[in-house]
Amino acid sequence: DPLRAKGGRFGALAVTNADHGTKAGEPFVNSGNTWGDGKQYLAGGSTTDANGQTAAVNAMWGLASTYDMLKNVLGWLSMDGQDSATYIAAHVNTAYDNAYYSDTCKCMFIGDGSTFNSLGALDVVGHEMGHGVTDATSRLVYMGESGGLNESSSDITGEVVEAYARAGKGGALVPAAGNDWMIGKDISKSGTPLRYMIRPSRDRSSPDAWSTRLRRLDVHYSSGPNNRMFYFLAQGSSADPASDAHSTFLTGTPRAMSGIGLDKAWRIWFDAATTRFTSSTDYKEARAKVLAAAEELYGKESREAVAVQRAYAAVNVGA
Ligand code: ASN
Ligand code: ZN
Repeated sequence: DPLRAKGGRFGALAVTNADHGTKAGEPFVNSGNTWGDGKQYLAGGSTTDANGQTAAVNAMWGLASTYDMLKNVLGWLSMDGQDSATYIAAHVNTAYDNAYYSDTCKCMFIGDGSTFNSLGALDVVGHEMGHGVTDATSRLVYMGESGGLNESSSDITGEVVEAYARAGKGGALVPAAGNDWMIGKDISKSGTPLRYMIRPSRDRSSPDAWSTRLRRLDVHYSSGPNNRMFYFLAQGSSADPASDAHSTFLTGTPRAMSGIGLDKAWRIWFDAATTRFTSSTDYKEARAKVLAAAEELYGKESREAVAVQRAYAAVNVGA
């Protein structure tokens, strides 16, 4: 099966056309030259969908950008690090407002959207591929605090891909070039994103800081504090109480912390999430393991390690 072959970038990546098939969860996969449920995109259009090929191109942009970022920044090949093939089936279902990763096919599905635009934005595809990385490594259980960390790891991946792809420099992570620290802004017809990493509570459901009630929340909300921690680690926090980047959980002075930049923050997070986390890691354990990763990469008492401690303290996760 060509889609199961290894072989780097376009050898490992494909987008198929589910053509509004509703057999969600089943692979829309080609075998040999016979396209089963998934149809090939042909010049001139193989689908009645007016925008059929645009969705496919957007999906491939996200797929290739995520693949390139993982390989060029981290030396990590595809989602599992083994360069295993994957694909996105586009045009799943009708007016379907979601995208998801399936650990059965180790592939992804995206809908055309209804209240959203077609779901193939960079951060959304990066998010779903992030689930593939988690599925191949820590396997964080998708409920409770570990589920929040699972979701957050995908959101973080989505933002890093956005920064990487928009930097246009083939390797540098330059947040100023365009990642917006919001998830799903570009698929939103209303302009309201799904999630806000700088101040998660702007969605009226996610908490900004850890508390004991976190474990009972939906994983797309309990991700909030870790998303915010990652923002603080990369970009720093503000001492201005009016700023979204201001945290009342910061203790001692200075009240504002400086970030270590997206590149280092991402290296630390990826190391911790893929080599140190287990399926049951919670916020407290995440703090210890992200700190251990920073200490190993940059040294004990390095400014990077200190920043990890401050960033977690700022979302109410202490030692
Ligand atoms: N888009 C969602 C996600 O990747 C789908 C879901 O909740 N299973 O988290
Ligand atoms: Zn997710």
